[in-house]
Amino acid sequence: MTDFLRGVRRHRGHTGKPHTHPHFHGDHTGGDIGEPESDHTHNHEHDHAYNHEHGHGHNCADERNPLHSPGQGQENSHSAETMRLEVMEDILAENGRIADRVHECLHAKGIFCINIMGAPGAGKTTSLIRILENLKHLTPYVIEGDIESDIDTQTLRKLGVQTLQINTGGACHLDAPLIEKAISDMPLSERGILFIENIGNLVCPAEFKIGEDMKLLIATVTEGSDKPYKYPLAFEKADGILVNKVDLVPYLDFDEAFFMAGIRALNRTVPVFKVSGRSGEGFGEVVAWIESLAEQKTASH
Ligand SMILES: Nc1nc2c(ncn2[C@@H]2O[C@H](COP(=O)(O)OP(=O)(O)OP(=O)(O)O)[C@@H](O)[C@H]2O)c(=O)[nH]1
Ligand SMILES: [Mg+2]
Repeated sequence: MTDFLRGVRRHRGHTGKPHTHPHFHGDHTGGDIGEPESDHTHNHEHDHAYNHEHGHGHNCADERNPLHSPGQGQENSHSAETMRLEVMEDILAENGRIADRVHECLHAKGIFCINIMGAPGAGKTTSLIRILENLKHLTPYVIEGDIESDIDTQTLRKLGVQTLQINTGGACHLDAPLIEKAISDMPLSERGILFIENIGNLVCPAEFKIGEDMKLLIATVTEGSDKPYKYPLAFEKADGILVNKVDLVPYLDFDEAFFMAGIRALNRTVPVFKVSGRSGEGFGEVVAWIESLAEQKTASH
């Protein structure tokens, strides 16, 4: 058995219908800063309990969607572990193909897409609202991903923002087929920015591309300064990191130097902004950076 297969772990999700995907490890032995072990993967299983039905009229869609039929065609004589590995590879490969198609579709419409990731309660929605307040040049669109509820969508709609809700019903991340379906249902009529608030989770969303131009990670001082060491993939994959809730620093033991050393060991160049969703501090700079990236990217469409 290879090391890779030996690393297979089993988890059950909320509905007990497992599938596998890779789960990356950094070095979290005694707080040493390790290089990301991007070639050291193992699998974990969890559900995709969301609605697997896809409607018609996809603007840029291919109706075939094996990603939402895990297990199909898997009845054969392989060992269970080999089957899990194959399912994982199929899922990630198909997700990647659909993500590329979503990205092309959005690019053709002149839409820059930001995947907002972070732990539950990190301030993803609060940060998004601050970004929207500061956005000057581009029309905003939002897709809200939650396991249940449309609380954040209602908040954004009250602010006049075009927002579409996705409920996964249990799955811990959004994936490309869900976004492909969602954008076919949205009137993305003007050049602009699509913000996708992923499920509150510091692990799974970083593993699945959803057609985005950039991943924006909302970290917080309240989570503690060891998070890059414990949850490396999100920090490694991020194209931008907001360190939110800095208004609370006086009440915490947040070690900024330790936190930044952890980030830099994983991701040497990612821009890091200290912000407060409560006061709005730092968001002018964040939005200027986002708008310049979006304008470069969409100007050529
Ligand atoms: N003190 C302080 N509180 C904040 C800040 N940003 C967000 N909060 C609070 O943190 C809580 C969670 O904020 P949300 O924006 O809902 O967090 P979220 O990441 O969108 O949460 P989920 O969508 O549930 O995962 C709310 O009570 C916010 O008011 C901040 O900068 N400072
Ligand atoms: Mg939210």
